[in-house]
Amino acid sequence: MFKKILIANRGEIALRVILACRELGIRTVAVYSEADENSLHVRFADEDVCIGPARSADSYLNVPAIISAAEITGADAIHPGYGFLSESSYLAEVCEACHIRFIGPDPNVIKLMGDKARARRAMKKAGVPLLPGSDGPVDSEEKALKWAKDIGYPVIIKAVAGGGGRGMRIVRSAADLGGALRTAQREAEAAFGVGDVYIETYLENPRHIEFQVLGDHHGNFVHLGERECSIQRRHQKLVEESPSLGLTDKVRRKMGGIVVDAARAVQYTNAGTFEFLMDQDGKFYFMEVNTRLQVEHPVTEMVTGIDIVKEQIRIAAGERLSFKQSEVTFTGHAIECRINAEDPDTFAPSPGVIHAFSVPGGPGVRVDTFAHAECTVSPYYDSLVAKIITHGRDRQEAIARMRRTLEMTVIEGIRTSAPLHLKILGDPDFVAGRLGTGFMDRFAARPRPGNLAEAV
Ligand code: MV4
Repeated sequence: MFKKILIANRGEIALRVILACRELGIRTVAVYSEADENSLHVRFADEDVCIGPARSADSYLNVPAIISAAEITGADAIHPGYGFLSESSYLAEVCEACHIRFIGPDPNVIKLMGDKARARRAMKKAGVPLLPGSDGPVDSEEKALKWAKDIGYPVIIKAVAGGGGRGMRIVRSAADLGGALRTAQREAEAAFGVGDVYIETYLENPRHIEFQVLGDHHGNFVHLGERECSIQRRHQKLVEESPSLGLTDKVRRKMGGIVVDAARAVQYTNAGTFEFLMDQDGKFYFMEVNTRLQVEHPVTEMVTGIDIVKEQIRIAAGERLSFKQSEVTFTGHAIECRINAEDPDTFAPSPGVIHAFSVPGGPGVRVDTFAHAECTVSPYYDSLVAKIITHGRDRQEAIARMRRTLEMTVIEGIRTSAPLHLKILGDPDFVAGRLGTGFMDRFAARPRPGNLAEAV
């Protein structure tokens, strides 16, 4: 087992990794930017190293600075968390070259999944259902028109280097295809430095369902069930839950079998998430694989009782998975609400100093946060302040626990999305489980009345 792990991240997820390391008796090294000197992840790590100025590009994305910090402190492994360098095959490669273990999949697997067109081909070969679409990048209007005619409108153009919704274009008729293709290519080039795009059938208001997978270095694979992630705004998830009301036990077993076979086919190791779209008929289609720990991993931990971060560390250290698929059980229902520092009406960021912070616990409540009274929510990083996760014997109990937790949450000094979450939890479609990626369209941002000039 590792003796010391460097955590190449900040905020709640850096703390989350520290918790796992403490339980495993592993020493921790925090890295931090000049903006994060007084953060809890720095206070609770055994050692800490400043890696640069506030701007992410100069600190949390600075591979030489992070590798130097690992070498200076003698860390055996790096946990990248989510975001930042978590899906960087480059960091994984540099780690390998420096004999530091990267806690994640092999660099080649990260690269494969990072190219959405290649990932699609690999999944097709492994027997995973896909939406009809191009078998690789589409580089001309002529080819795009041919594919679209073949698969039928509407179609969606996606960046091969994309993910998370950037560089996507929905096209409803041949007349719009050429313009959309060029725009998507230009956006993809600007955002990712790679302009390649592919094309597939567009589904209206599907569910977004993802499966959690673990694979060790001895050929063992398990899935930990699914998360329902349909409640999103501008491709940021707001509420996640497990299980999804969209799956029967039979479909869950079928999809679970498919993702485990697919993980084996690409020699996937460590934790991964297989994302799917599900249409109104319950048919499901592969979308992409995320090769990192995800923000919403706690809902899976709550229903399975498995500590995904500890499993990641054990797997990276070469240990075998300590349980078989038949030993994975799903108990009750879990929901996560992401509390962001943002205006609940306009969704504008609301960084600043939190003067009061209190979230009640009680049965079935978990809070993952870096926040405390008098802490700062920096404008430099993403606006996630806290994740509240509730668990209950059934969905109703999980919802009731979330409602009473949100109602008794006190966060003063900044505005947060907590009121928006109460609206979502009270929505008849949410309560009935009628979810789709269009769910949040009815909660459109509106400027504050009488404050139009300021709201821009
Ligand atoms: C789609 C889709 C419909 N059909 N692909 C959004 C994020 C990126 N990973 C892919 N996304 C979508 N791909 C096809 N073929 C709809 C979306 C989508 C979406 C997906 C999940 C959650 C929220 C979403 C919001 C808008 C669009």
